[in-house]
Amino acid sequence: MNFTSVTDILDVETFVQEAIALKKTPFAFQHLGKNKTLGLVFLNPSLRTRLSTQIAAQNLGMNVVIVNADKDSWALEFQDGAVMDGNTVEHIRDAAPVLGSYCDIIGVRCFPGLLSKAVDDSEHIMRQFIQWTNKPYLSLESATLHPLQSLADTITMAEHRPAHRPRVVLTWAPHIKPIPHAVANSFAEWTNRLEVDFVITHPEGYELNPRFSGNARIEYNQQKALEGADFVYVKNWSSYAEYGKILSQDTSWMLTNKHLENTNNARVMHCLPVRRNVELSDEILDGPYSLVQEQAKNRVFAAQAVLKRMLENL
Ligand code: SN0
Repeated sequence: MNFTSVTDILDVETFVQEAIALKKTPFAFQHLGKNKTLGLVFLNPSLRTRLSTQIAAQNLGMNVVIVNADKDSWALEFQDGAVMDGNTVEHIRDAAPVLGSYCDIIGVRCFPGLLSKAVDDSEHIMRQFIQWTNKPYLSLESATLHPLQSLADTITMAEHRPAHRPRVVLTWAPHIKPIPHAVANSFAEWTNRLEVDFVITHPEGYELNPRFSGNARIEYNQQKALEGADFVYVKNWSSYAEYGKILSQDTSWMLTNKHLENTNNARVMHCLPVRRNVELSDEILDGPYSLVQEQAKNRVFAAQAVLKRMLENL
């Protein structure tokens, strides 16, 4: 079993309940991971994903080995037929089978280059790891999706679900640099599976790949989108149409308490790391409506639910 998208989980609702149950008995399945090794490869930085996945694996009795490629390991080459007379030292075709021979499950973080839509949409790094390790693959955020984050977000919303059908709003926020679409795409893909009203709001030109935003309602007026919201998910992403470009730095899109006035006492979410007072104001992050620390905590149980299922399918 690979875990790269919500499409790898057929029973989202029961899976979320399973993750919530793991919170009460985190050490109940240590036999599953005994003598199994998880290899984590980071091509990009990570705080929560790295630690929560490692802790989840340890809770399940697994061993964990971690490689920070290009830092404490060799710089990897992903191009077929490359003449390797430059900065890359080892081809994925040589390195990945080694990882596969050492590990039972391989997790990889590989951000998009944000230079070529075709290259990033092809997920060529993820695909090569899957192909050349020949082991079950756990996405630690790929070029287009971040499913462990979205599972944690889904768990967090389930824990705070109001009695009525919730209104969930994903709002774009400003940022100083071009940022991947993965968190927003993935949140949309998972939220589209839930029994909720789902609205995405962003300036024109920031439409996500419709493959992930699906039938979500797009509303270009942020204030209108936020009316009656129960959950507001704040995230920056770069343009998909004008691939990887920054089209707006309109500071009025930064979420402040003022933006929440016409919501239904909305709880505010962000995957972290957050640029304070650029994406989200201090008053929200430090106030009573923020769920960001609960989301971060739930990363452990999201990873644990996924690893448990992968171990059961080994
Ligand atoms: C990544 C992203 O995909 O949005 C990872 C989120 C889990 N975030 C960033 O790259 C933020 C970088 C910055 O400089 O703020």
